[in-house]
Amino acid sequence: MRSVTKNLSERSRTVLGALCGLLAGYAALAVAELVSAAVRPEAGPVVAVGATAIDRTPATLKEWAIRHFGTDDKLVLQLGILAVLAVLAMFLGVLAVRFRRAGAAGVLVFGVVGALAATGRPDSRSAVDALPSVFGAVVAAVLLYWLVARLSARRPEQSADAGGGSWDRRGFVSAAVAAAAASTGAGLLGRALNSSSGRGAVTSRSAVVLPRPASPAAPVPTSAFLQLPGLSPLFTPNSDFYRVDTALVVPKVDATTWRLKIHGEGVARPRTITFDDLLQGRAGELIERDITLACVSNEVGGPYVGNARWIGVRLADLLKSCGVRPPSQGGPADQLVARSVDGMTIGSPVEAVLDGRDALLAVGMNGQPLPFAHGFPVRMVVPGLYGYVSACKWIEDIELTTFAAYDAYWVKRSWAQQAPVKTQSRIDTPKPFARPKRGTVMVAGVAWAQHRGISRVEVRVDDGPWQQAELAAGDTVDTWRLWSFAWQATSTGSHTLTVRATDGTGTPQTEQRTPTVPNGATGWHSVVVSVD
Ligand SMILES: Nc1nc2c(c(=O)[nH]1)N[C@H]1C(S)=C(S)[C@@H](COP(=O)(O)O)O[C@H]1N2
Ligand SMILES: [Mo]
Repeated sequence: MRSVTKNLSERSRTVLGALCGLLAGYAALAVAELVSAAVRPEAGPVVAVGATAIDRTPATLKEWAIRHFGTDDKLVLQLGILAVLAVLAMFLGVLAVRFRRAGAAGVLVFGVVGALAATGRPDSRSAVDALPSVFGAVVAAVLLYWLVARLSARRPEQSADAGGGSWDRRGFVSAAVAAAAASTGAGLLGRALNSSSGRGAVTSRSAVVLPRPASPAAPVPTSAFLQLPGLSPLFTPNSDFYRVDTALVVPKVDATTWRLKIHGEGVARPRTITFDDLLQGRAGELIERDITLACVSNEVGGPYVGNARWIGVRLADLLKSCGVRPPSQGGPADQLVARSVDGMTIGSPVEAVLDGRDALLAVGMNGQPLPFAHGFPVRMVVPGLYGYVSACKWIEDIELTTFAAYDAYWVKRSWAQQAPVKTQSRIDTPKPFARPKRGTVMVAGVAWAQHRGISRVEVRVDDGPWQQAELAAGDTVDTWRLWSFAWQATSTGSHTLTVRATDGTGTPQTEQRTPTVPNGATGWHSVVVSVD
């Protein structure tokens, strides 16, 4: 017996429409991934929209994201974008079931959004950055139109008798499976091509032999290396070093083709230098220095601070070779704006860079070429200034200008133009809510006030008197100092441990709590523990 007409119910059409939308969205991302391998990975729609979102996010929300998700903030952002895309794709699919053209046109609108995001980024150099989004959207629109058409197609043997017959379920399923398989293939191929696109950069990094610095770091007193369980080591290993930047895709720069341009106001002799110029000492003396880097977004007690041994060219030498003079000697520029390959801009005071401190263009970090995530091939490091006003990674341009004439990236987003590091101290051990045994409890941590040094650290138990902590020997005024305090914990129960430091000028760390925005958090770090 022949089956009766089996047309799709409203409900099934909606569900299948949503599925068509998801398949179209998946195809869009897969095709975009493949095309972005031919353009550049940063031009992919999710990365481009994510980067644009980062650029447009108000400082307070960004703070919140960094605080809650830490270095995972970028992953959370991209997952969020994917979730929103999935919902919108399902909506367009349901729409397409009713209005096929409108659904397909809606997909194209997303292509335009992705294309605008990709070409509107500061690191976008050409309109080809639009191609991943455009191709992805066109393929997805056609696919959605076609898949939805399958929903109203009749089984082949019934197509003759118009009006009757059941829908071509088998035809739809094969179309959907084919679309999913083709998308997966395109996406995987794109992934593979994208991950090999930085090969030149990887090769150039492996080939780097760090030169012997003309001016090596001063020997570190052995008593500076305090080792206690839970206490940060004096030097932070590269793999543990905090990372804060706006890059969703870590830039892979080939050192052999890298150039740094120095130009701008009062630059009598503009220069363009190569990586080899830096290594060979043709751009200034190679120095090796121990410098603690800190992020302005670090909360009191937070993790965004680390200490490394850097090798690089003394930036003052290079600037002087270009004829740059500090404002105090009549130079017209008071701001040095560093630009990176990913469009970041970071403005530092020219006076500080030229005042004799060890500001450098770093090529080495803890005996290695810079890791890609920390700025390979070259980054700036200026002791005493927060990273966002000094430590440009993947640097490619230095422009001399004025603070009056130009606001750098973070300054446009409500952070201060100038931001020297504030005196801070942190309890590394015991951890909050630890349950130490009664008796001697080792309290230990780090304290920093880059370029002023640390002269004293004190610890207080509950509301008791401030007691001197034992300071490990200092390395330099630009590095943090380790400290410890043997606490005689005699009474059980809850206790609050608080630390404060005094910098090299004798100024104590302020108790006043201020937020990270606009120029760095202040206040004392406390840890509550429960003695058993
Ligand atoms: N190109 C680029 N450089 C950058 C940033 C960035 O987002 N992009 N972030 C800055 C900030 S805010 C800090 S604190 C330091 C962090 O350096 P790290 O990631 O090597 O620790 O890099 C600085 N340099
Ligand atoms: Mo930062």
